[in-house]
Amino acid sequence: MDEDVLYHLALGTSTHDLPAMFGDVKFVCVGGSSRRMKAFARFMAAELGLPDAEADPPNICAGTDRYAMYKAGPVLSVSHGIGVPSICVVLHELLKLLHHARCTDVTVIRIGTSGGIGLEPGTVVVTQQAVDGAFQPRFEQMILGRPVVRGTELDGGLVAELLLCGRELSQFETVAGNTMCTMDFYEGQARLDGAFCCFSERDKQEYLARAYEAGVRNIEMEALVLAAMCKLGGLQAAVVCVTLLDRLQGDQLSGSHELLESFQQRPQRLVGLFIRKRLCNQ
Ligand code: R2B
Ligand code: URA
Repeated sequence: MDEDVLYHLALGTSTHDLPAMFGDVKFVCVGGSSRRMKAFARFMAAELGLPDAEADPPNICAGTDRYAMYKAGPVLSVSHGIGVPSICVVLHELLKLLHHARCTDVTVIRIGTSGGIGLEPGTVVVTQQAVDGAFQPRFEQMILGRPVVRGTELDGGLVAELLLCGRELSQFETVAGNTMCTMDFYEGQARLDGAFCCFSERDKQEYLARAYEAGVRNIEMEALVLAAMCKLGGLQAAVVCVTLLDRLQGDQLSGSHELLESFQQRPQRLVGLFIRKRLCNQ
């Protein structure tokens, strides 16, 4: 293509000097909310001792309100919205952006929230395998009217490195486990409190028990496609999510705003240490 318009990022190859803007990027951190990703960029700027750490980081995608993007040195912090379609679109455009900017050796990490299974709320889960609602490590997408299945393996070495960071921080519980990615927050995650529900509490408990047996420790809505697309693109990727509640105990997120906010900083702190260590060892 003579020109590539990254429509949902409000960036493009003829309107922006992508190598100058992004050529030094080594870490792409993504998370659902734009506010959280702005806070992460500020946190990383302070962690890395960048000169403008106190300043409000500008939103690089200010030309659109679909996604928000901030940069702190070699760290790009980008929001992805909720669910597989939303993260899929931004990942396509982010991978193309990295290609146009001629970035090399980039690690992609999702820092997010999730529902835990049998874990104390606030526990951080580093994903070993991203699995679907039938506990399979596969991402299925309809392409040209046919189901296309892609693998969702993640890098075992990266999981070990991240677990080590959790241990080193020692501020909260960090565990490895499989992460179930669903297409819905309510019925898709065996919740009884949606607008509709076609199963009983007993059915729910049986399903979550089967998930636990299959190694699932948390449930969220993006891990499958992040794992599949990064694998296809040859990028190292990881998923680090805090659990906001124990799904064996309930469905509603009734913890106080302050508590849930403080939980959400945990993956940021863990990944912050990981990035600092990686940069020190370079
Ligand atoms: C975790 O939290 C969001 C739903 O509340 C979703 O984006 C996810 O994966
Ligand atoms: N995000 C999810 O997808 N599920 C939860 O239960 C909590 C956060």
